[in-house]
Amino acid sequence: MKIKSAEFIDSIYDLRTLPSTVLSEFVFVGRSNVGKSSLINTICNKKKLAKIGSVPGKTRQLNYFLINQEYYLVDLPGYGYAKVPEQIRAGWRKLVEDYISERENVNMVFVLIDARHEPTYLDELMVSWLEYYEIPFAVVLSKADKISKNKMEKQVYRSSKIVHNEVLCKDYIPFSIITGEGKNDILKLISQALIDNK
Ligand SMILES: Nc1nc2c(ncn2[C@@H]2O[C@H](COP(=O)(O)OP(=O)(O)OP(=O)(O)O)[C@@H](O)[C@H]2O)c(=O)[nH]1
Ligand SMILES: [Mg+2]
Repeated sequence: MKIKSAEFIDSIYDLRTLPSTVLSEFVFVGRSNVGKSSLINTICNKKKLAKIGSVPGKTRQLNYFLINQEYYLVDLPGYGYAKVPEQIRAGWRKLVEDYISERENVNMVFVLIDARHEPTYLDELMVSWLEYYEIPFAVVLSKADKISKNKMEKQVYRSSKIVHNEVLCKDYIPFSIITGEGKNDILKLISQALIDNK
């Protein structure tokens, strides 16, 4: 599927103000700095659509992007940044869990894990929420350009250890904004999910 149009729609701070449409939502989650916003820009071929690399952990809203007038990409606030106070982390947790559990439009969630690091407790918690609420997801190993192919195989294996429901987990996708690796896999998953959802 080609992305013909991509536009920023809104920043949501309060779930009561989510768009009142029935369009499918494809959601990007993961630690601060893992590359969520960069990934959205890469798959949309737009360098400045989502804001990149400001202060990690600062983003506390859900950012909505409308694609091909047909579905949304949703950039969630990053989790687990060390300098974020506990109270704010608890706020993140509530916002994200409420969104995941209540929003019926969520079609699929992409869980980004930095390919150089082990999945964290928060990645595991995220996957367990998705499994509990039976939401299809894919694991994206980001910044693939920073490690060798051999190391990547090990990291895919490691990340599979936090997945317990292989039916809900649609794929493990090495991804890089530098090489473009993984871009087509993500777009294919989205188009397939849109077809399946019709
Ligand atoms: N080498 C390399 N760097 C990347 C890649 N993806 C993202 N980065 C860099 O990682 C940094 C963080 O990227 P962001 O896209 O802002 O990360 P984020 O997950 O949106 O972060 P928050 O908004 O804080 O949650 C930036 O400096 C990016 O240029 C990648 O595939 N390869
Ligand atoms: Mg971001």
